[in-house]
This record gives sequence, C-alpha cells and structure tokens, in this order.
Amino acid sequence: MRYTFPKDFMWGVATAAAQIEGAAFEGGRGPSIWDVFSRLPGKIKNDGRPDVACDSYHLYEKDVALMKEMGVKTYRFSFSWPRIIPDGSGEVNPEGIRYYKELIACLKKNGIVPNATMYHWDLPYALQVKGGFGNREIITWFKHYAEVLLDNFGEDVDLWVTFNEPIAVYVGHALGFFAPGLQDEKYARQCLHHLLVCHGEVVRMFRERNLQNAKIGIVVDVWKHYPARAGNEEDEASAVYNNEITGYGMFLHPLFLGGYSGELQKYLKEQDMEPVTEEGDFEIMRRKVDFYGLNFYNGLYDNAEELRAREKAQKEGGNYQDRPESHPEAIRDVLHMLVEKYKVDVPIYITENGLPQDAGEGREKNLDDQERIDYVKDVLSALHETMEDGIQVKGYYMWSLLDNFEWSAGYAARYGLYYTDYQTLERIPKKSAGWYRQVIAENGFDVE
Ligand code: IFM
Repeated sequence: MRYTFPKDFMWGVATAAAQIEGAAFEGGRGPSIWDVFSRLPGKIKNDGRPDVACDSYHLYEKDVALMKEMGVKTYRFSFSWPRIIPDGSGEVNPEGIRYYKELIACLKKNGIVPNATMYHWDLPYALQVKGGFGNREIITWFKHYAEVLLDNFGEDVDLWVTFNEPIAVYVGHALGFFAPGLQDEKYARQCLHHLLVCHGEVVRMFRERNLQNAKIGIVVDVWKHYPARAGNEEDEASAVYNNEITGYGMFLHPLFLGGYSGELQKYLKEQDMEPVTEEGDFEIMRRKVDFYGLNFYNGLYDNAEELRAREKAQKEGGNYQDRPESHPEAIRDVLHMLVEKYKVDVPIYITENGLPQDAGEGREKNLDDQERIDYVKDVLSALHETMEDGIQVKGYYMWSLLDNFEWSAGYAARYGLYYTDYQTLERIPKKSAGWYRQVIAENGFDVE
C-alpha cells in the first residue's frame, strides 16, 4: 500500500538555536539560562554543555546544504534571544541580526521556506535574575524582543512561532530538571500565565503590521495520557492529571477555548496556586493565530503503580529511564482532539516528530537507525489516515536535522537524521536521512 501526500505538503526538518548553534560566547551573545544551568553540577547528563553543540553558528551553510540535498521544503529554526539582545531588554546586537539575515538569505537562495520560533527555551540570563517569566515585566521584554525580530525579519519568515512547547517553562520552574532549575509550582503557574499573555500580545503586534506573506502561530506539544487499565480509578485520575493539570490542557484551553479549564481552576484553587491575573488577560491569550504547530512524540499509558515505582526510583537518585512503549497511532486521536475538543480551526503543522537513540549504543548502531524509520513511518501512516478523515495538516517537520544538545540529556540522546561527530563536527547521514530524502522526493512511501 502506498501513502501519497498532497502536492503542496511541506516536508521539513527542525532544530533550535540553543541546541545547534554553539558559539555561546561569541558574536556578542549574552548568556542564557541554559548556559548557566548546564554549569551546575549534575544537572546535565555527562556534564554536557551547549557551548559548541553542532557549531551551526559557523557551519550553517553546510547545514543548509544538507537540507537542500535532502530536498526539504522548509526549515524550522529558532532565534536566540540572548544573541539578538544580549541582556534581554536593552541594546540589539548587530552581529546577531547579521547571523540570522545570512541564515535566512541562504535558505531562500536554496528555495527552503523559513519557519522561525521566537522563544525556544533560551531566556537571557540577565532576565532570569530579574525574575524571568515570573515577573510581569516579561511582557514588555518579550514585546521588545519580538518587535526587533519583526522589524528585521518580518516578511522574510513565512511562518512565525511565538513559543515552542511552553511546558518547558513549567518543567524549569516546578520540577527543576530544565533551566532555570527551580522547584516552585506556584511560581511556575505564574510564569505560564505571563507566557500566554506574551504570546497574545505578540499576535496583536504582528497583526498591526499587516505583513503580506507571513503567518503567526504557536507550538504546543501534546503527549496524550491514557489510563493503562480502563476503569481503574487511579490510572484514570493520573491521565486526567497529566493531561489537564500538568500537560497540554494548561495551554490549549486558554489558547483556543478561553480561560483555564474547570479541572485546572479547581486544582489551582485547592493548591492555593492561582496566578495573579489582570483584566483582559484571557482575551489576550486567545487572540486568533494563523496556524497551530503540534509537536507529537508519543501517546502514554499511565499505570499508577508503575508511575509510583518510577517516582520512587527517581527520588532515590536511580536512573529509571525505561523508554515507554511506542504509540505512534496516538497522533490520530490527538489531531481529532485538537479539532473536536479544542476547536482548533486553523491549519495544523506537525512541527516536530522523531525518535531518540542512545548515544551509548555507539556510532555504527546510531547510523543504522531502522528503528527511527519504522517509527516515523508509523506516525506518517496514522497522519495520512487522519488527513483522509478531513483534518487539515499542511506539513511535517522531523526532529531533528542533526544530533544536538538535548537539554538535560546533554549529548547522550541523539535525534538527528545526521549523526554529529562532536569531536570533528562532521555530519554523517544516518540511514533515516536517505529514507526521508526518498519520502520527500516521492511525496509519500510504501508500507507492507
Ligand atoms: O529536543 C527537543 C526540542 O527542543 C523540543 N521538543 C522535543 C525535542 C526532543 O526532546
């Protein structure tokens, strides 16, 4: 059987500044919260730091050439806030502007459509010192940053994303294993509230500019949780908690339906964690976007007993890292949920999807990534079926073009279509790179 995608389907690859650029202390860039966090002992696997990463700051032309060779139609990257405005709110760094101008020009020269994210987790450290997302001033700081981006690159970027996976801000403030490494859920709730206002305010600024060819959206990852044992009360409660209270519901409800969901409001009240709000905040958050970016990785089945065992092992410092079972088919349910429950009525892009490999398995094994091909094929098959159900999906981006700095996992998890040799900075195609190239060339693939 053959799956063929629509003629104008946008095949792409995705990366993010802090994960690939390196040059952390070059070109006038200021430190980000990840530069600081990665220097705290034990925070990043094997003490990996984003200082050099894939050195795409210097090697971007090489990376664009890889994309061109693969035939990708669109590239999703992010701007580094501390490269554009080193202290977050003051002077603009001309070298930062120059770098992205050159990157975008290079993409255009090669016929690759830019999809750019304003914020992919690398807050300027100078702003964190002032409270970061917990300080309502973040709205002014973010608007200033967005204005600089839109002034310089407005029409040159076809697809603008305000935020990538806002949940990272929750993880970094409530759970502590992402930067800035705090464990204060009440503060985290306030941060998320401000973040959503930042998003809505920038959508308004964007509209005022009346850009002809550019569109604006947001990327929210959905890891949908299901009860492992239907009818088991604990499993069901766990799925609701993970979806509504600490998962996608925190964002999708205010963005597309308006306000926090009933479950979330109840929880926040009970826990005395209701964020401070101002009149009009919820209307601002809900400003209409042009598209929605779904980062899909897996569906998860919650078994309360197993989750308790995992939590215990983690608290005891154990390394409980079993990879959950793969549920690529969940993408179909997730897309239906977006449209039917959250009333998402704008085009959807799959802005990330992929599979990690364990770097410890070694280079040869990493290069022969049939497992990734099989997984992505399953996701794309389910995606195709969902599109046949009538759900509009305009494009798909693989995470990631090349192995890169995988946050708390450092360099121990490899997601790339290209293998990055961190000693020589060579990019070596994995089996999946050839496979993806063929999918793009044929605009589809065969399944047995
Ligand atoms: O590497 C991350 C990316 O930054 C955000 N989405 C998930 C990816 C894989 O963990």
